[in-house]
Amino acid sequence: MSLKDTLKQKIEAHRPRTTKLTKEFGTVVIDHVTIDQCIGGARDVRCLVTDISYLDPQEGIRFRGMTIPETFAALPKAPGSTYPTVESFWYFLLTGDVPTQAQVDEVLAEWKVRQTVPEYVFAAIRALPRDSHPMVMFSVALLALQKDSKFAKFYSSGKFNKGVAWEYVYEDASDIVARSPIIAAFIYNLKYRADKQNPIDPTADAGANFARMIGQTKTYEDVARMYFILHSDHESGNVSAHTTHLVHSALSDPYYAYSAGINGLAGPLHGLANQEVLSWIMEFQKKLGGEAPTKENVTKALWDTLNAGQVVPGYGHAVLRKTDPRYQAQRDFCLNTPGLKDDPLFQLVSMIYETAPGVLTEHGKTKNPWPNVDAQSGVIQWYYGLKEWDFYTVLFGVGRALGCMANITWDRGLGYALERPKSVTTAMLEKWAAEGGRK
Ligand code: CMX
Repeated sequence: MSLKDTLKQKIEAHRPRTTKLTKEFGTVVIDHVTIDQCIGGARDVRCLVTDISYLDPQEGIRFRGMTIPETFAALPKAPGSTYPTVESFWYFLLTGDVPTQAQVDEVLAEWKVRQTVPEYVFAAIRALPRDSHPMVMFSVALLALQKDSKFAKFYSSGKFNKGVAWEYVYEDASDIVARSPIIAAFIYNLKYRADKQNPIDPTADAGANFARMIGQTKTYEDVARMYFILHSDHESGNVSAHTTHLVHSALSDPYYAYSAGINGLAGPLHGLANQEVLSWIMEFQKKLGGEAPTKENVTKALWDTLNAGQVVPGYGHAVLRKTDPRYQAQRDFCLNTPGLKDDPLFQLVSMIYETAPGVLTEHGKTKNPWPNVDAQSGVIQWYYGLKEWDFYTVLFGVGRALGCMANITWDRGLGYALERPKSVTTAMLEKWAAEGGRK
């Protein structure tokens, strides 16, 4: 059975669960909201639903119930690799089933058809100043693609029907996940390889194809696979996933929705932190002026950053309260890769890992002094020759497309509502504060 047919069965089987919850248990209270949460970014308020991933503060992410090591172990691997293909992960994220090799091959063949990006998209990117941030180029490319949205066409066809609307989201979502690495490769080549563009490899999986399109070596193929999978999904409340979900809840099509999600990912407190980490490290190395990094000089650099009122990039998290397993997975990759393990930059990042949690704890502000995904990711890219760190968030965005697109496909499948929380005024908060709560 095709991925779409499997998904159809799953969505139809799931719908009665959602209907029963709203019809029979709609008034059951599952959370309350404090003034802190109202002013403080709705932290920890339970008001979003997704079955695609769940983030436990202590354990970290589970994709469809599986930890990162379990996910990597369970999925069919790319030929000659110990890493799964992005295509098999997409099948798994959408359906919750580990696909067979035949099912993966089917997705791969489907993506090959979807991967062709129209020339006008590349022309739109080219029309931008060459020193535009690559995230701007990525966002513009997604918006440029909107004119061919199958969901938007269906909506305006006069035949729009809520029951099957998800099928058109699935079509756009699949086009977006298949095309994102192609667009990313184009941007990379345009900006950093003097516009030397390599063609799509008609036989390669998404990770291998991306590596080849940007002129990388074979060893980078696993880096791309690992990177795209690790960055895919982090439940629904993070800025990029939440923005995509919010925008799509107005029935804006997946192109509008993911372009908006990408704009959120481009914030330094979110995805842009991976470029900030590298620039922080480079600045620090420059200050060292050839001196070896030690616990003492790393401690000083961390305090200099904190005393200047800045955040230490790559550390802290809104939900996590321990080392991010996505950090650990990348650290393990480094430790298991000869050469990378002894790379001076990796050594420095390891020294920061030894030092920063203690410094941040002493500083006493952050609720989580441990590293997140972004603290480790740039070092791997740098080692393989991707030294242009302003590109790193685009790589994050290629991965994040998988989670965001799987989520909005299910949003439509289950008919989730237009998102519209209620705001209040400061005077109302003051009144409820004086009265000890809203009566
Ligand atoms: N360095 C210094 N201060 C930090 C800090 C860090 N790494 N992390 C948090 N803090 C500070 C906050 O700025 C906040 O200070 P104020 O009270 O002055 O506003 C205080 O500690 C409490 O913050 P928190 O509740 O622990 O964290 P939040 O949920 O508000 O924010 C995050 C989470 C990730 C934005 C924050 O930890 C941060 O800014 N980290 C650095 C940037 C980063 O790595 N972002 C990437 C996150 C992963 C991703 O989305 O890609």
